[in-house]
Amino acid sequence: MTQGQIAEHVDKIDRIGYTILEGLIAPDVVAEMAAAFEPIYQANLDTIRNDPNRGPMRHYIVLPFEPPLYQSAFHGHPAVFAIVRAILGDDVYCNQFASDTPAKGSVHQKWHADTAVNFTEDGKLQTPDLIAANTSFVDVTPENGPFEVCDGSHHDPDAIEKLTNQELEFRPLYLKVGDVLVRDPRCIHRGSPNTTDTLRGVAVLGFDREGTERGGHLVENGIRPDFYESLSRDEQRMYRKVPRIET
Ligand SMILES: O=C(O)CCC(=O)C(=O)O
Ligand SMILES: [Fe+2]
Repeated sequence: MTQGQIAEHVDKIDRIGYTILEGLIAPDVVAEMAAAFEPIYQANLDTIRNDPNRGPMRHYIVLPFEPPLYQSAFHGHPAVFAIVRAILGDDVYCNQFASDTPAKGSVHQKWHADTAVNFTEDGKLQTPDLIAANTSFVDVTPENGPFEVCDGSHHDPDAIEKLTNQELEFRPLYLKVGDVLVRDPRCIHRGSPNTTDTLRGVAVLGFDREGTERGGHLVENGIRPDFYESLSRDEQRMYRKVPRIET
């Protein structure tokens, strides 16, 4: 990707709240991740049915920084790194690797931002401290629970109220396998119902600005030291805060 294209994506995230990098990852790589995700989802099934953490039959599961779920084609993609570095600074680091999965029985979430949305005294949105990158394990369709988002809504302090009152337009995002959605989690969005029998899992990476520790996420993940050492220098820098664990 050229510097100009990176700048366009950065500008879209600022203005609209997100951008989609189409066909960034080879489908066979995504298929490997999706296959590895399946048993993790199944292992959580009792909890998902009885005590789901994102609404009915919708669950957020932390994932291991370990192949086949860790794939350099996603986790180390130079375009994703370039975009998050342009927004969050050169010493940005990954603070989260997880999945969002609506299944049959899921419903519309309330309109929300994933973090606080703060404005400066003159009413401007503060610079972001967190950017998320998602890649979907399956093609997203109108039926399987597309992520719904309102363009530019992170700049509007009343967007949630307006969306709730149906005074603002929004759109579903139909990610294809291989696409990567890079978004400012303050842009107002919601999960929608998956009415099919197939899971709509997405892998999520969270990137944090250095020095804005909110803590939390990474304590549940870990990375084996020998696997960490096998990564490129660039990936090692991005994943430097992931706790080293022996498995
Ligand atoms: O599942 C989705 O598509 C979105 C979920 C979401 O926005 C959330 O749980 O915060
Ligand atoms: Fe959300």
